[in-house]
Amino acid sequence: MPDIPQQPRQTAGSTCTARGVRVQTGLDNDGNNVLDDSEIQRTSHTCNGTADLIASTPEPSGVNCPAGGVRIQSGKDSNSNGTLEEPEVSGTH
Ligand SMILES: [Ca+2]
Ligand SMILES: [Ca+2]
Repeated sequence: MPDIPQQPRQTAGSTCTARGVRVQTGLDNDGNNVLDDSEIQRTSHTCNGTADLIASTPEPSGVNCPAGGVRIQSGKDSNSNGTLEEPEVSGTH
């Protein structure tokens, strides 16, 4: 496992000029279904105005993730119903 430096906590206005969403991804090494700070491998920020919504769904063990994981999709909520639907997904992480 590479040694990943601790990511600083984000507050509104630091990375995002408007409010945004921080997405942290990593492997659940101890299997407690919680992404502990020590397990975070990547942090990405999505700011309002770039992509409006983030949807995360569990990814079963399989082709994409041999050990299972989480699929994160982002995109603009083009019909403004507060839900990210398939046609609105612009990125899958
Ligand atoms: Ca964990
Ligand atoms: Ca929508």
